[in-house]
Amino acid sequence: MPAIVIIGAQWGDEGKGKATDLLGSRIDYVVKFNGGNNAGHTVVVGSEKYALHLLPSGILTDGVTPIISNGVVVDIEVLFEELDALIARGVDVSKLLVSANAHVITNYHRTLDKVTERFLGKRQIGTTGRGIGPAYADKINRVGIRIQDLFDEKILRQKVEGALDQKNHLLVKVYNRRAIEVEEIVTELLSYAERLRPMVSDTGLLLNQALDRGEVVLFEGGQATMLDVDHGTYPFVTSSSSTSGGAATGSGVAPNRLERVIGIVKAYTTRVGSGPFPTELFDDSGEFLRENGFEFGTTTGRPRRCGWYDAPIARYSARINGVTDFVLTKLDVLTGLKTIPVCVAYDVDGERHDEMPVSQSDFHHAVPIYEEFPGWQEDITGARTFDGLPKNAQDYALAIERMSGARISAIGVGPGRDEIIVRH
Ligand code: 2SA
Ligand code: GDP
Ligand code: MG
Repeated sequence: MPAIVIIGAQWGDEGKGKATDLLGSRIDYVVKFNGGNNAGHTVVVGSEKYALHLLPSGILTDGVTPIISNGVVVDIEVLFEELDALIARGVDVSKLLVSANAHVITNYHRTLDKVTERFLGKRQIGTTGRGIGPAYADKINRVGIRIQDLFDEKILRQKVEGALDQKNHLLVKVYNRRAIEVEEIVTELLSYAERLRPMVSDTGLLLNQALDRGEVVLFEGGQATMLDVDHGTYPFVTSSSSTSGGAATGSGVAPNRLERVIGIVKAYTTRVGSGPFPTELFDDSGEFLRENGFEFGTTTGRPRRCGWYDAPIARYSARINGVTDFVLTKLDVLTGLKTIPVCVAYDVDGERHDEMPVSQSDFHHAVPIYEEFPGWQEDITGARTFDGLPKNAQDYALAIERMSGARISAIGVGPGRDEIIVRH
């Protein structure tokens, strides 16, 4: 099983870090292929809790080579801060490699992210404010700065000049902000070059060579399917390809080398930021999920919107990503509920939709059609086999499996590294 992709099957925060961790001891490389420091993975190792944003969570596993590949946008200041924080806690970070083709997030991207959101007012996306969208916009617009540009001062200056040309006009004339000086940016970026240089490599070549040798490469998706710029709830999405296809374009490893796609689904649904969310709860049940599941953003601390499990979304994810198996997380959070509703289809203006409606407007006013399942009261955090779960918890998991389009190969029953049931 040499190349494995892990992706979020909902709107993020499904517990992808934990799934990576589960596979840890068999993995040689962990690759972050999309997004930047908008991500937030919380990994609990023993009594230690680590919150990672830009770094792949595989950095916590001994023997693994963590890679930031070409599809990522890198805020270098944040990269160094995160590395320093891990070094201070005794984590070996010396193996990290960064693609020469990854793009750089600069001060002007962060500024533009924030002012644009403010400007949008009620129509705002609810971004993390980390400069992700503007950095990807520059990449697509062919005025981005790449990691490799930091090692050629003349080229770097030309590129920063090109990037700032229109932006300064926008900042000054539209947003009433001060212009950003070319030299300010060039000096900052050059100051990172020396420390960065030993980490920079042709990561696409390296990963393909590793696969040729039969080594195991894990691609760790940031954000999730419903936040994908093509397949998510556009425009309420992030600006990268967070589905399994993104692992290929974002790393230089061809699609036919990706053999297993693990979709991570939470036993209920959460979303951060704006956008449609049919099963969202505004009552005590939503509060129950937020409190019990500790649903607050890892990056921004924002309370996450919470709702019931949505089977059409899981099926959509299975299809878009080619999910070979699901890892179901946070089943323990549902403990104590009398009944658990699951969305099995949508009602859109009186018409039943078993699959995601094609039009975004329809999805905005899709009303969930629920099937109710009996809950369980027993603490399940100690269960390590499927048979060790209460009958109602087993039935809930099996019903979800039936509706979601791929088998559930593992079930999370608590935040700890070992709080998981692996099914064979
Ligand atoms: P951006 O900043 O441009 O990527 O924001 C665009 C949308 O993508 C959503 N988004 C996320 N949703 C869930 N989790 C994310 N990571 C953090 C976490 C979020 C946090 O793990 O908790 O701490 O707030 C993440 N990153 C981006 C975002 O909410 C926008 O809807
Ligand atoms: P990611 O963005 O998908 O990596 O997920 P986050 O780390 O943002 O959010 C998932 C949270 O759920 C983390 O705090 C995990 O420690 C926690 N978690 C993961 N699996 C489980 C589980 O099975 N049960 C419980 N209670 N918490 C879990
Ligand atoms: Mg997260």
